Amino acid sequence: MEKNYYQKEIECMDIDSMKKLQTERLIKQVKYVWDNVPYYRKKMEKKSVTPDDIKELSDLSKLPFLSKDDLREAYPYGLLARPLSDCVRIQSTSGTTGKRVVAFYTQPDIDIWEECCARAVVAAGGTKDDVCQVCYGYGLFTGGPGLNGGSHKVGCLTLPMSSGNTERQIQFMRDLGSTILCCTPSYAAYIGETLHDMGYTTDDIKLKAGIFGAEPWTEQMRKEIERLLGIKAYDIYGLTEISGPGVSFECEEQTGMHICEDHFIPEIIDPETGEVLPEGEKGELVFTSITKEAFPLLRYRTRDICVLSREKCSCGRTLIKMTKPMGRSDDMLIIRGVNVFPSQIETVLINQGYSPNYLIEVDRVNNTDTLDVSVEVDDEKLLDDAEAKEANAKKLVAAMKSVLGINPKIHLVAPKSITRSEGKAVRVIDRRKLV
Ligand code: DLL
Repeated sequence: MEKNYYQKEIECMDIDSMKKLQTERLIKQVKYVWDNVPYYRKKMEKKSVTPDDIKELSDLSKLPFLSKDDLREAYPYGLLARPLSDCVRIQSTSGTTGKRVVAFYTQPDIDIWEECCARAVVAAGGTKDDVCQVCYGYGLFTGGPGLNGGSHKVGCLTLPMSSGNTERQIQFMRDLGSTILCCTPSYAAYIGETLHDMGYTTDDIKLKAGIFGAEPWTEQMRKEIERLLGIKAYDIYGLTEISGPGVSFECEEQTGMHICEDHFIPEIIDPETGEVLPEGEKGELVFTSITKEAFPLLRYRTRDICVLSREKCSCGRTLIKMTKPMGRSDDMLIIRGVNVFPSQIETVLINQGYSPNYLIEVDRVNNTDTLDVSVEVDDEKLLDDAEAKEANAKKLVAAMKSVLGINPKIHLVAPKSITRSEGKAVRVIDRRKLV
């Protein structure tokens, strides 16, 4: 049977031609960034590198890294390579308030991003005859807009549902005969459970595939979602800084995600030393965007740990594959799809007058992430006054919600009741078995 690709000439390009294309684009992009992004130019000058030093792919390692800290320092416009009048869209990472990571797009940037998402939709079996229900969040988060754009490009009938109101999601899914579902894997599992709780079975829906990402999920979870919804579940990866979903996507083989390497050159580095590791070794994923106009990040450290592989794929695509992220090289947690740093929780506690003796516990119950924060009170007497205790906990939940974007469960506990550590303090216990 003839296989379907969205951009076969790129997705199945022979490796030498791909490397040639990447080299040409890289050389051009480094010059473009040097000319248009003084922040990065300074970094290059500090390392005594100029665009003339970049002649082949291996020269990439001469360039300085960018990290989330650079993005915060340069917030909001410091890494912008185009005048704002050329930009048509802003998206932002989930979770953090204050200095969020803000990414800018020109229209060609949006077109490329949507093409990458279209590749993902087609790789999951999507055609113009499909009905694609997008239940990622819409708004600043890239999930909804990205998959929406990809689905449009393929010509699917697109349902821009956003997340939430699960019974209505199921009603639409049934009434309109949705065949592809796009959302976080935890929401997919929740939709599946709700479907069965409502008394339906997989015979009552027409879904055939799902495109799930934005958070870590396991092979067991894949099997569970596939069973609950009667579908094939495909992984999709991406990050706002590099464009959004569609940086890489799974094909029918379901053995890792093909990276759109005509737009994003991946490297794996040792997170401690920054040294580039050979293909097949596990380390931190770094991306260089070689076609972005507005927000062209070079050597951006994703903090995601994974392995790259060029092993031949039965789908015919030659794009290099990455494994599912196996963890992070920083302490960022992804809770219900929202990026959360323990330091944000600590800041809220201290701003609200609590001691820095706290414990963050994350778990996954019925496929939904839970976040519990225990914090010691200064005065034990507060714990005897149920009303005051509840009022304090409520105030803390509201403060957390406004900073993190999600509601934790707060436990006010007695002074000195949280186990002290003799070495590094253990402030986070993540019981979700995600790898
Ligand atoms: O999560 C973009 C996205 C939307 C991807 C929808 C896939 C589907 P951010 O909010 O910037 O962007 O978060 C990016 O999420 O560095 C990873 O740590 C994590 N992540 C994204 N996809 C996956 C995945 C979107 N498939 C951060 N598996 C990334 C595991 C993922 N982690």
